[in-house]
Amino acid sequence: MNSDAAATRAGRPLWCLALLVLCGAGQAALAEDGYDLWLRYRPLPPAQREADRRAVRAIVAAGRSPTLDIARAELARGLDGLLGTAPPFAAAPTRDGSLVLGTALTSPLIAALRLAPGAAGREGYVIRSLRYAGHRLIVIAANEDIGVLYGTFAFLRLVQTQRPLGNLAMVSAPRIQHRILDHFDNLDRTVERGYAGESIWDWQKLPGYLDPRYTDYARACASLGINGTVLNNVNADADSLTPLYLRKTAALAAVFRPYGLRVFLTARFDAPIEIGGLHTADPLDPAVRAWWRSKVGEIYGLIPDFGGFLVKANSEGQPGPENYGRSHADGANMLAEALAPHGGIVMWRAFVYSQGPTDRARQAYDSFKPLDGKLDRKVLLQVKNGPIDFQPREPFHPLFGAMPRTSLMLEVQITKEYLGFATHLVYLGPLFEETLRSDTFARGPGSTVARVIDGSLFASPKSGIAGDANIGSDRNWCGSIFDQANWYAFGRLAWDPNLAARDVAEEWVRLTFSNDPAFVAPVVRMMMASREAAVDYMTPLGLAHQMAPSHYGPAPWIEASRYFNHADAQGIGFDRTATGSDAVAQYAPPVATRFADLKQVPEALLLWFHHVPWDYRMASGRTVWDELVIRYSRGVQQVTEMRQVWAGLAGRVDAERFAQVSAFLAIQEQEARWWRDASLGYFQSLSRRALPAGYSPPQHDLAYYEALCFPYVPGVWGERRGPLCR
Ligand code: BDP
Repeated sequence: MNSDAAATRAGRPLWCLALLVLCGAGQAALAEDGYDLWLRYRPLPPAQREADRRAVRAIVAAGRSPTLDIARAELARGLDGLLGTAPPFAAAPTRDGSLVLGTALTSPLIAALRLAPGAAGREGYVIRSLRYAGHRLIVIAANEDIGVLYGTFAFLRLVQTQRPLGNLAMVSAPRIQHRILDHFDNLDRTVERGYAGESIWDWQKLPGYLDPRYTDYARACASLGINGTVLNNVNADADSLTPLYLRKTAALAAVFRPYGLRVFLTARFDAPIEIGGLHTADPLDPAVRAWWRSKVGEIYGLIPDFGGFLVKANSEGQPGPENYGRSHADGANMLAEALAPHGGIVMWRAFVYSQGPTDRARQAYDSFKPLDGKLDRKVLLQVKNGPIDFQPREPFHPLFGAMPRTSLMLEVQITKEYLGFATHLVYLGPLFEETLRSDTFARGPGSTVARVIDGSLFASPKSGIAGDANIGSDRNWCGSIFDQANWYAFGRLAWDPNLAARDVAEEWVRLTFSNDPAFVAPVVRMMMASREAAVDYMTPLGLAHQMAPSHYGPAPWIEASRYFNHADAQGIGFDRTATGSDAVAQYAPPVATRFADLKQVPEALLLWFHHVPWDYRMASGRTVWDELVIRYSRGVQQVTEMRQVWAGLAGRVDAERFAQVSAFLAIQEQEARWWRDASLGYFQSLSRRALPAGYSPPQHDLAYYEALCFPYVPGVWGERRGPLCR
């Protein structure tokens, strides 16, 4: 039994454990359906509880404001759960163990001690243990109320993870200005690429009914420091900008405001036509510009702290400035001009490509690189982590480092569109970390993507990071318990992109499950290995985009996949060197040289950049064919091991979450096997080579895999659902 469970059950008569049915009420209070996320505040083990009770004997919460009231209530709620009873509130720190929170404005003590330094900035905080007038105190201080709230969550994290509270000295401030969740939610509550039920925004009942979940959502975001949310899909609906829907959005914004969470909307580029009655949406047309100015004014009338617009233009059927012979810069700058008087920003997406002869991996760079220096200071160009589209592994996007006069924002996917949806356990921390630490060499070594997007490399006017949310109306929010870790990791890395994915995983495991080392260590190991496992069983050695049109399951044989694998009787891989698409030339010379050279390219990206014969020798001395078989098989094996590790943890975690994770791992194992077998079946039909000794052949013949079909896959666009079953 884990320590949390032990503590919860301590003191209950034994017969009660035997006759659970008699203890129905108590059990209901213990329900572990995942709703509480990482904010569970379950009782600490007795010794720790005693130590922390001595450290915090009274709360001195100076000042009142909606945000400070939330901080004070959160602290009381958290300590009540963790310590068994909330320390009383006191007016002044007149005893040992007072916990003081506030700003220099609200707390004379914080003002007198100058505890909120400039380094904490507008959103940061200081947590310090100190002695004052003979008393031992802990202080959570900030320059602004929101910093106090962030500091409160950070302090509760320390208590939850059982850190000693005697000698605290933390100063923490976000390195990135805009830390944003992008929801791909439609007004009919479907969620594009959503695998956690329907949208949490119940538009039909807004603004009259404010589901308590909206508050819980804002609270969870604030606990990580996420400060913006784009409510609706980038494949935008102009109706979102009508007065009816703006009033609904305003109601959500009012709920989110005290949590420091600003609302943004996607802007459909031809809204002036669709809902404005104009005949054009040409960004240089004065009537169009006036329409946007007035629309933006209307929005700010309802939502004074509105964040701005996110725009997907001239991509995958969305209208955009190019429809009128104008550039992306013309479009983005027009919106920036409308937003400027109100302090809003434009996040303009670089995810553009068209069907055509040009390598898709090079199209975003080709379109946007020439616009460097031409975008308004209020515009951030939002670039996906890799040049294609959220694959299990891609090299970093070549636009990072290539636009020194533009504020670039990183977009990562939290939802697992290409990573097995909700049932595959894939912790994305290592993927985010790999991107953030990639070195663009734009200004010599050390020019990491993290430094591009935090604005430090090029002194960019704005900085931002966006995560495509995995949140829906499922009780557990994210479709699975382990997918909560991806929301968590996004938020923590958005606050500090230099954090290590492993540390974040450990923190999350401790908060979400237990501090029991016999649980934490194996689960963190499993999480850390999970992303590489998915790469191996789906697309090893730099392969990409090998899935069915719905993005559920393997289909390397369809045209869209063959475009990316370039496999034939001779070999496999996409030649992106000078003899091929030359996409490699979009990287800075030291990077380009490394990727272009067969001897230097990381094996993990081999087939992304190179087409090689099936008998090409890898560093191991094995042929690429044998290596593929080994990697696919290793991925499946890894999932089998994850299942075993989890099975061995029975009893260390509550039955409810244990059972769901177990069932999902079983699905993942089956599907990993499906990926391996279908992929090897197809590639073997081309390579005509035998599997290396000891490796089992696919369970079924290729025709079997090709005939599988799943017409009601969640999260797809209607028109992309794929063929019906024969
Ligand atoms: C792709 C998705 C598609 C999104 C698009 C985007 O398949 O549903 O609309 O990205 O991000 O990954 O715009």
